[in-house]
This record gives sequence, C-alpha cells and structure tokens, in this order.
Amino acid sequence: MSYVDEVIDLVVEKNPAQPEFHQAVKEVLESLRVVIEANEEAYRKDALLERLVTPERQLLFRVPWVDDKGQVHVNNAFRVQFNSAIGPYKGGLRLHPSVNLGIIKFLGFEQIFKNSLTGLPIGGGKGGSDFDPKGKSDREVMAFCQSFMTELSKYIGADTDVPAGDIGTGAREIGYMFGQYKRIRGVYEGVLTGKGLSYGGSLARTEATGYGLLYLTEEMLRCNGHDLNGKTVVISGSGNVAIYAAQKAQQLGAKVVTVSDSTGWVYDKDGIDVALLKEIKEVKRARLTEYAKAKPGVEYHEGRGVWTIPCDVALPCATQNELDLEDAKALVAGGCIAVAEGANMPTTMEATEYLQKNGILFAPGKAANAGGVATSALEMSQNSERLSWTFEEVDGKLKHIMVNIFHNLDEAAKKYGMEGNYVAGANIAGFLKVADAMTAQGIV
Ligand code: NDP
Ligand code: 2IT
Repeated sequence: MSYVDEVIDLVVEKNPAQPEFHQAVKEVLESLRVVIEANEEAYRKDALLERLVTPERQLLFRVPWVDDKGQVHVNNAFRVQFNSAIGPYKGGLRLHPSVNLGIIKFLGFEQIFKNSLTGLPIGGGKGGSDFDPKGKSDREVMAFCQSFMTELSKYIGADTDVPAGDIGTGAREIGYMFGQYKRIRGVYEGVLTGKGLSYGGSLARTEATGYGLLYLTEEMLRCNGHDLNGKTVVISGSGNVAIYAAQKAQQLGAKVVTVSDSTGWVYDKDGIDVALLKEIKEVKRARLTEYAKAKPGVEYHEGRGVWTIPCDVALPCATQNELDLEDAKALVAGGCIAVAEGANMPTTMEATEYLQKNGILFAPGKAANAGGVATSALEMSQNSERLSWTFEEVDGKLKHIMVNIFHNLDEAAKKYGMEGNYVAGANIAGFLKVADAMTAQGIV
C-alpha cells in the first residue's frame, strides 16, 4: 500500500466520527501523491505525514456561563494547535451550535496549508465552541466570551497562538475576549486579531477575506482570458466574508445577484444593495427576510438554492459542504466559468471533481480565502512594531499577497504536470514549505 493510502486509512481509524476531518485530509493527501511518491522513503522514515495529520496539541474545556434569567449553561470548547513549523499557531474561533472536535480539526488542518500559502510566518490552529451567539443579549455574549477566555488565556499569547474571528465570532466577541485576556494575563499584546481600530486592530482586516477572494478570482480570470467586468456573480452567505466579497465584486464591475443565510436566500436581479445588507446583518443582526421587505422586486426563498441561478462566477461564502454535486451540475448547466471558495471547504469532493472535469476554473478556499488570515498576520506585524498602517497600505499588501498566491498555485500545478488544477497547486505549494520546515527542525 502506498504511504499516502496508509496515512489516510490511519486517520480514518484513529479519528472515528470526524467525517469533515477525514474529508480535509483525503483532499490534501490525494493531491500530494505525486510529491510524496517522489520522496517516499525519506518522508516515511521521518513519519512526516503522520506528524502532519496529528495536532501538536488539542485543548478541550468546558465553558460555564449565566444567562439573563440566572440560568447556568455549559458549552464545549476547543483549541487545536495543529502545526507550528513555520510560526505561532494562527486561526479563527468558530462559535456555532454545530461545532465539535472533528470540525475544528478539519479547519485547523486546512489552516496549516493556507497560512503557508500566504508566505507569512504563521502556523496552523483553530478553535471554537458549540455556543450559539444568535438570539443572545450582549451581556450573555460577554458572559460566554469572558468564561471562554478565562480558560483559553492559559494557552495562547502573541508569540505562541493568536486566535481571530470565524463564523459567529466578529468584532463584538473579539473585543470581549481581548478585554478578558488583558485582565487575566496583565499584558497588552496582539494576542487576537480582528481587533477594533481603537485597541490595536488593523484597517482593512474586516474587509480582507472578501476583498482577497475577489483579488484572487480576478487574477485567475485574467490569466485565463476573462475579467470580472459585467459578469453575474452568485454568492452564498451574508456574513463577514460574503458582504465584503459582494462589495469588492461590485467595485470590479460585476453584478452580485444572490446572498443567503441559514434560513433562506434572496435573488436580487438588479444587484445586491451592500449598504442595506450591512445594515441588516452587521447592525440589526436580522434575517434576510428583512432585506426582501426593504427592497422592492427582490425574491426571498426559504431553504437553499443560490446555485440554481445562472451565473458566470460562483462564490460560496457560508460554510462547509454547502455546494454538492447537484449544485455543481446546476452551475455548469447555467454557464458558470469560475468557482472560488470564500468559505472553508464549501464544495464537496464530488462537486469539486465535477466542476474541474467540466472546465470550470476552481480556486480552493485555502488559497482563495487566505486574505483574512494574511491580513491578520499584517495586524500582528503592526502590533509588534506598535504602529498602524493606512487602509491603502494594508489593502495594497493584501492584493499583492493574493496575486502571488494565485501564481504560486498555478506554477506548482504546472511543475507537477497538473496545469489548471489549482486544488493540487494549493496543496503542493502549501505543503512543501511546511514539510521543509518540519524536516529542518528534526523529530518534534
Ligand atoms: P459569519 O458568521 O460572519 O457569516 C456566516 C454566514 O454563513 C452567515 O450568513 C450564516 O447564516 C451562514 N451560515 C453559517 N453556518 C451555516 C450553516 N450551517 N448553514 C447555512 N448557512 C450558514 O462568518 P464568516 O463570514 O466569517 O465565515 C464564513 C465562512 O468563511 C466560514 O467557512 C469561515 O470559516 C470562512 N472564513 C472566514 C474568514 C474570516 O476572516 N472571517 C477567513 C477565511 C475563511 P446565519 O447568520 O443564518 O447563521
Ligand atoms: O479561516 C480563516 O482563515 C479565518 N477564520 C481567519 C483566521 C485568522 O487568524 O485571521
């Protein structure tokens, strides 16, 4: 049996009931096959793949907190410090009722390669809790965040592990967590990114994931003889990534006709009004039904369905496995030319293969959404030098990073005989740097 197959089997056997983690590992290792086989003896002797798929450290803890009625609740919380070969652990905190250890491990594993692709010195980690911020008062969210950070603060720090936002964790949650970290540890340091601008945050971090997604998409289109101007774009999600993806797509001349949330989606044939969307989602924290109520001519649909709308470019920006084989078929039938993942692993493996076989340009999340964590690393740099850069400076660096990432994928895919396969290109380019650093640092 080949080394890659052995390690895939091992992961499935040793991590039962973690299907998302298995999926992420399979996707990466399958596309590394050619690289591993070229150096199989050395990698096997060093157990390089076994070390790569096993987190360096996994923290599991309980988070007790009191609601507004005086009732105590207990949530499960996680921080997986996956790989520190190229820098301190870096990755977001997800707050969503679906969170479990397998989901955090899939996200942490993806983060290793994503962070490597940015070219910046950050290792891979991820964390979160099954706490649901939806419908909670600000005081309840603060109570949760303070209790969560009381435990997490023992294990993180500006030079060891630097968490950030993800689903359900935005500026409000990061603020409460930062306050509690500072209070407990007594140090004012860049221990979290995505901070507010008044206490060490970076300009353009809020926009970075969505903007970066469009910078990479634009470069991928350009290198394949297309551009975004005049294109119809379909987006899923209506959170941080989706909102700023829609904004940048419009700035680049495209028309965005859909967004979605966990209960439904809107089709706005005239183009999404981003200011209205921001008001509803960032300020009122309301459902998309409010968007349809506020704007004449907008269709609201319950459930899922954005991928049935004919488009040129599709940008899944909500959550994992939200674009399946049927959706991929609908996209191809609707004339789609490119799919770029704003979310982490939103496309199932079958859907990805179908899109690639049908000639769709496909940019995987670990490359396409890397602008968020890249800008987090720029926030860390600013905190270290105790300076703040202008919006233009950060945005310019972000664009440069995203264009570079695309060319790295493209070149890695070509070098290994898989031209145009940006999934393989991303996994190979991300892996080689981490593998080199792990090998240089010995058996640790
Ligand atoms: P937000 O919490 O701001 O928004 C998430 C959006 O996705 C909301 O519209 C939410 O709907 C929807 N959503 C979440 N879970 C589900 C689900 N299970 N089913 C259907 N819809 C769902 O999160 P972000 O925008 O920050 O994150 C979106 C994706 O992008 C995630 O995969 C995240 O890991 C990834 N990502 C985020 C980065 C960042 O910097 N924030 C960086 C790189 C990747 P509702 O409000 O109804 O729950
Ligand atoms: O998935 C991701 O890359 C993020 N949620 C952002 C992580 C970060 O540290 O900014």
